[in-house]
Amino acid sequence: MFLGHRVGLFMALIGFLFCVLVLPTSSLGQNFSEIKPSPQQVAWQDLEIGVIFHFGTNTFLDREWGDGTAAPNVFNPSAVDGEQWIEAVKAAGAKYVILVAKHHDGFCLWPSELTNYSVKSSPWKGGNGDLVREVAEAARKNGLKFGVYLSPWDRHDPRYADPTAYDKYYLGQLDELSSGYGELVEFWMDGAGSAGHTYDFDRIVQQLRMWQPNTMVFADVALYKYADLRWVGNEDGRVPYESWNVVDRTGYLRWRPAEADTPLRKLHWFWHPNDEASLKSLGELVEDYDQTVGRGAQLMLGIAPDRNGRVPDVDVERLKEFGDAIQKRYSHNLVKEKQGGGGIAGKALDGDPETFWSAPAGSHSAVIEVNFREPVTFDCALTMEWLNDGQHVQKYAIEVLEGGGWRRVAEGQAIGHKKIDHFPPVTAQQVRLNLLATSAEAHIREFQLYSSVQPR
Ligand code: FUL
Repeated sequence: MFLGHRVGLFMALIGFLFCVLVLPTSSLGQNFSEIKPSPQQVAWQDLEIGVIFHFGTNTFLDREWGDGTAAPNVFNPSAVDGEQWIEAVKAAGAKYVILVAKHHDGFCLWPSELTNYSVKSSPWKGGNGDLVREVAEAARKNGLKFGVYLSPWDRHDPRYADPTAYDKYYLGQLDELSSGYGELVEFWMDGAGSAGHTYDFDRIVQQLRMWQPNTMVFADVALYKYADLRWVGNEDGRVPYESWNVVDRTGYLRWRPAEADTPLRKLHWFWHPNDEASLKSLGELVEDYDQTVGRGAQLMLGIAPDRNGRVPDVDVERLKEFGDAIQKRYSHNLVKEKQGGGGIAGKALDGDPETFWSAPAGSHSAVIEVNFREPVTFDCALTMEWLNDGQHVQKYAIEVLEGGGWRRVAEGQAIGHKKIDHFPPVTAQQVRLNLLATSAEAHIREFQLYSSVQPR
């Protein structure tokens, strides 16, 4: 009896130690709806569209991945115009820009103190130019946020062969970029080409955070551990649905919104001669938008200035067509224009994403009803969740009242930052967003309806 009691106590102790020491903390009660975004992630998700500029020695040599042997004097644009770049992408609706400050070829677009392989050894502006500064200033002047890409893989610098020496070099360059050019909205760390090389990424990210506590780190799969955002696994500008903000990061649930990068000229990040045919069509861009922003993710378009240092006219035109098309599509919110009265869900129906409606505390389903003054025809719904407290909607339907019953015209699972649903045109006076399953009470910023089929 006495022995049995001692064995029992011993087993209880072993069990306790197992729970505390062996079970990862993630399995001790972490669940999907408890994971919330940081304030920086929330702000970043509101930006929706960004661009990434690729420009460097590759532009002049018809290359995508420079091998690091290009002479600096090949970099000789005649008329670099940062303002023109920014105006072009602003017309597309971009709210932030990333400049590739150093691509895999190792050539730096700012006059780094740590290497001569940069703009300072090129004929551009007599070696006195600083493209990072020029683009950062043009972006901020036009109200866009700015960030940089600093390739870890460096095919030029001899220090790359020695991981310790190279870490020191990379950290020095990181210091220059993160302390010298104001706030960086995003920092791109690209895993391409780095297989087999060891970097001290813990230190790199710690140092970045010292200067830039608010920056969003983008990293692809290889460097996933360090990222605040996630790559979607392709460069097509398409995010598979369902797209959730919370993902399992090898045993730990984390808020990791998706950013889908895709070049405006299909498959080419840098400018190449006679490549106009690869420009995405307006239809393709709108489809990219629907399958990224329309699925709660960010769209990041790759823009390639040409050898003059300007975004080519055809690209400028396509960017504007795209921006105009999106603007036109979402300029007449029928809910705001034609509803009879806001009702209790008014803040979800007011056309203002700064306000939101909340379902009763603790609820797991809810309905938002729109009553139009007269029958209205529409074929598109745009819904936004307020995410500060987590992503809660797990199943929803959009329904219209027809002959005394509700007919479903669209349905889905995740809503997230933004969900766009297209369906065949329907005419109805009463419409509802039926939140069928929510992990905690739903918070809805907007429920909007649009028509592409009738004169307004
Ligand atoms: C990739 C790079 O290898 C491409 O050249 C490009 O910079 C793209 C945005 O990221 O991983």
